[in-house]
Amino acid sequence: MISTGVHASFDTAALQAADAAHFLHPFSDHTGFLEKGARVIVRGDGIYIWDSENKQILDGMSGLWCVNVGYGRTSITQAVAKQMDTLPFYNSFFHTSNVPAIELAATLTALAPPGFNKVFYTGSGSEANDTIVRMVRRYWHLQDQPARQTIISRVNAYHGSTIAGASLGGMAGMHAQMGTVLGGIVHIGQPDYVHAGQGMTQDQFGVHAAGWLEDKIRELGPENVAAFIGEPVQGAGGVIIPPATYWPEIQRICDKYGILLIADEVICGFGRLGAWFGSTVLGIRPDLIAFAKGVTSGYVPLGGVLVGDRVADVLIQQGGEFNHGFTYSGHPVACAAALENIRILVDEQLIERVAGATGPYLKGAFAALATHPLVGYADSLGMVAGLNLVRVKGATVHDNVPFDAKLGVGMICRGHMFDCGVVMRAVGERMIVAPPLVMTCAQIDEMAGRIRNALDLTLAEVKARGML
Ligand code: PXG
Repeated sequence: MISTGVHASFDTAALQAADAAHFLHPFSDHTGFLEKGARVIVRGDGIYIWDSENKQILDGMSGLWCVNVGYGRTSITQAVAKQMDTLPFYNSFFHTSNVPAIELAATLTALAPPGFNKVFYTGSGSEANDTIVRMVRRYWHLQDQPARQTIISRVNAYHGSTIAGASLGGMAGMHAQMGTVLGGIVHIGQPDYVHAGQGMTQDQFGVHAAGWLEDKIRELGPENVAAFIGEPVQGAGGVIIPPATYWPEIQRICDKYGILLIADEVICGFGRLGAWFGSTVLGIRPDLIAFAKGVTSGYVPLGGVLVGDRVADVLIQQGGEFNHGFTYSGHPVACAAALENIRILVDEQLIERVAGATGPYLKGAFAALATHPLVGYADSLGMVAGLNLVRVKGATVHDNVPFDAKLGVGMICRGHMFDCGVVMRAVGERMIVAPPLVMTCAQIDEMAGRIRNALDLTLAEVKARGML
């Protein structure tokens, strides 16, 4: 890993002015940029990023759940440069292929759970989920069960921003802005113990929440249900870690009614939960897996679908040509980056380290943060963790008194996190991290120290502003 320590100087004000004038950002309220310019990130090394004012910030969010092997990996740069020199692009349509895409397909299917022998490449997680919708519909047509059209998803799920991705997702704010949500997609509740598990143990709640799937299947008629889709751990929805009983019960229900199970591993894949795929950790045997982000650690965009034998055999043997694909499906440069990223994950045993050392250590660090007067609940799995800011702590999580959402305490806290030198994401009043998998135990202590400082500053501010 390189650490040059060299910092070019930047004209932050000019960059911010040009940014505000011309760059339409995703998921951003642009009136905000006029009041306060964007923070311009200029470089990264290991678990740290630097802004244009040369402020060092510990990146608790791995870019955006992406940079699993950390910043500054020159071997990925070299692999990409070499591939660009050799063959910067060729398509994989019409019976052509390329070497990195072939090698990566073999690598991914070897790492995947049993029964996965095919990969379909896309450029992003959203395209992966769009591809899955088309594959699922095609599968049931080929099975002579065209009525099986409906895909069941969950409230607060995030499956992307394309029309199909946003429709699969259960984000009310996205649905409200998109006109007609794609037909044939319905949503059930999420396994959020804190907000829906009153009067139950975690295990009881897991079975209860999975039961909402069976209720929905019966309501729709099993003959009309194509698939269920879920993130093993919901990420953008606030790191909702389901009880251990949840996914095995979901699996049982999918098996019982013969419906396809789709795991959206865009965040949970490539080591995040301490295994190559989160499905393995949570007891899911999916038929289709969406992946992106960690496959290249975000160095180059790449996504895809791992297609299990049940679906692949039908598509290939009965389907003929599948009229679907993207110009950048199997992009040689992206695949070369992924191969080197995976080599790093293997050679440095990063996933074993998450499972055996840093994941448990992060859990301990968050358990300690739960003693803070503002924190009503904290949990973690592998290298994702979250804590809930509450106005008053109760005897159990269900007795906590939340802040009025309108006060925006999560965003106040996020601001203090930045000032204290750590990126932590706010989902309402839930503060979350998903740090690079290269983070050491000492660096987890450093991150937790910065988080505690920011919590203290948040507490002081909410007290001073009469919000308690
Ligand atoms: N599935 C999941 C589970 C995701 O987290 C996507 C699909 C879509 O991937 P692309 O590559 O099309 O963005 C994602 C993306 C957030 C945030 O606020 C999370 C994502 C994207 C943007 C913001 O945490 N995840």
